Amino acid sequence: MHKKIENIKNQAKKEIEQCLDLKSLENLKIKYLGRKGEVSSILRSLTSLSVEDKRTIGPKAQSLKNEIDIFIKTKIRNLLDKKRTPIIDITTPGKKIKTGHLHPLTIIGKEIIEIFKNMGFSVCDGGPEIENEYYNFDALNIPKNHPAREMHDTFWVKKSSNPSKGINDNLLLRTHTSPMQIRYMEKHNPPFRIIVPGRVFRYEATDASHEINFNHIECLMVGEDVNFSNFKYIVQEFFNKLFSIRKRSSSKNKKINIRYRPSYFPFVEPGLEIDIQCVKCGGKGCNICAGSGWLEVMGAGMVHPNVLKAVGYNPKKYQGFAFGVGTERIAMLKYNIPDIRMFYDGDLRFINQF
Ligand code: FA5
Repeated sequence: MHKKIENIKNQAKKEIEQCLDLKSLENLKIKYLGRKGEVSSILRSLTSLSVEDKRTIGPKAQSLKNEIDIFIKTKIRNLLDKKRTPIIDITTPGKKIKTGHLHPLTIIGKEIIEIFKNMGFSVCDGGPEIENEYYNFDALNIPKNHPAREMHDTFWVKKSSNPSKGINDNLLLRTHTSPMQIRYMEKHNPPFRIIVPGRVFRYEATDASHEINFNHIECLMVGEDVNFSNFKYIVQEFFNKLFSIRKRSSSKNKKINIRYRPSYFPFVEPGLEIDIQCVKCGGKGCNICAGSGWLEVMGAGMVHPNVLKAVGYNPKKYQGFAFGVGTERIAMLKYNIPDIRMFYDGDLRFINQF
């Protein structure tokens, strides 16, 4: 009988532990502790035992009943705990969701596009960043060995060592977005007015106002009666509008002073460069304008007749203006950013301010 009690206890313990739900646990309770269950039948059989045996086996049988009862109650608690859903305190303040935001160059790029769209310009997207020599130089009236090529510190793409394999054109990372003037004019007829935003590259030493990878926005307007006054008006209007968008601007509604300087670009005649009076120091000289009071922001001019001829336009009939503006430089002026390299550092302390 001792052995039998021990076996029932081990068997019950094992089955209860393996039990996965309340329903099967209830069945086990009936199996062991029910009126016709195994423990009850042992208790009943005590009556037929001798007094001596009753004294030793009786307490064991009773404690078997108690132990199985405890196993079952403990298991019920475990099963209920697993089912219980965690308590949610709806008064706890929520976690702040971190949202992404636009990079300052994206913000200013969008603003520039909006301004030009409102003045009737179409936005011409893309153009290859890996360009060939023809579009970057030749078609822009910059022949081989022309000194103007020196002004463009060019990243050339290495030629394949095996001429039968790979690309063997003279490829380069475009040094400006002006090649898009040619690509556009080859496929479209005047009159038109477009802007082309794009990334450009120059192999030059970096400093507070020079990067090797930066952005240009090219502007081209061609028609029968497009003249220099139109150009002056568009440029002045563009800067006035851009710097009067108050959001995050350090310039607020200050008047923007522009300076035109004669310059030379072989694809325009006359050519000029445009500086903006430093909006931070008001022309006194500071870190942004390198003490000069002015920052050069764009090259421009009237499209050279040779360029018009190269794309099949009649230069006696059509004329136009073009300019290329450095996006980073105007963002520096607008947001009071002392060093162009900050745009590309990926420093969140800087980027999170926008
Ligand atoms: C040009 O690249 C001409 N394609 C612009 C042009 C277009 C002239 C159409 C005539 C007609 P430039 O090299 O000056 O010009 O560059 C234009 C502007 O890009 C500069 O005024 C300046 O704002 C910016 N820029 C030039 N080099 C850098 C540089 N390394 N880092 C950042 N911005 C630069």
